[in-house]
Amino acid sequence: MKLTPLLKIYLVGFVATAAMLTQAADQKPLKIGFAQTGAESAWRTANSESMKSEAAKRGIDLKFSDGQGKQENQIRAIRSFVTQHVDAIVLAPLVETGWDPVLREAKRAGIPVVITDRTIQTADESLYACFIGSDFSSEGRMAADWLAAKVKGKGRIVELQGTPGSAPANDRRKSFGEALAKYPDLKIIDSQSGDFRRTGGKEVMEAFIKKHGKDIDILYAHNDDMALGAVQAIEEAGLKPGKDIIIVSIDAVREGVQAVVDGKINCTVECNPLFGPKVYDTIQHLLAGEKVERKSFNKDELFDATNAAAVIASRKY
Ligand code: GYE
Repeated sequence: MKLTPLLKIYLVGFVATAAMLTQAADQKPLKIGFAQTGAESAWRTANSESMKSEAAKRGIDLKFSDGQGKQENQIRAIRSFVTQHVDAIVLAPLVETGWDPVLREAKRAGIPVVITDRTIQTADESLYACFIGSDFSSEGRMAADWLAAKVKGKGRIVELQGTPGSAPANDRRKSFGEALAKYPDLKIIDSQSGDFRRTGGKEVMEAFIKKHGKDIDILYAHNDDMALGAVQAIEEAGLKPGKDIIIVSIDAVREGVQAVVDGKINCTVECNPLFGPKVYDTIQHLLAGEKVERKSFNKDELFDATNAAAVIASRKY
């Protein structure tokens, strides 16, 4: 067949457009859905920020959903990510149980799920690709061992627990309690949830002080926000946090480490929230069909009067 000049132009144009479209398809940004728990603490804010800023840096189209502290919101977000055909889903699960049905929906749609921050309990381990976060049991043990040395194995403890049913509250409580078993004179006299929030920490500490008065020697808080709320309650009761009541906490957010420098919190065990880069690297490996680590834990340190001042200026969260 002989091509007329006009037909030639059409054909060249058609081929060029097709090539451009293929290229555009290749360069389509990754679409990732992130179901975040909420915004309960400084740790959480830093975690959300790390996920958002790293996505922006990499040109990832991040669909961010704030669960506002409700599991049903997170479940709804995951469903909507499935309908939007995202390339991958990231879940920071508020609580440990109740995820299997929605994770099954994601699996059926062929969308890999990365669990970050908090672990889940599931009857079917194939429902998620991998976990990235901190070892909460190790944090609880570090807090207990530090405390036992500080108070020479003796004292009455009140405990501020995190969100009921969440992995960090469950693991930090259990591991701390188990480590205390070695010290018969170190006892938890009361324990309640402050929901990982500053206001929760303040209110529960006020109630503890009302109930136990001078019998409280030590406060173990599952995060810095609750410890900082409790510091306020202790000061308002006319007591000196860090002296009249020894405080050990977890997270090592900037304000927590600053309170250690100021002598109001005695020790804070680090829990690093800045894992945006690791999460996206992992997703890229997964989507390329490569093998990834099943469970990967960040390395955490501990800050007390001996080292807090040296690190405060370089704290990133
Ligand atoms: O310790 C607390 C936050 O899941 C590790 O959640 C996280 C915890 C963190 O609200 O501050």
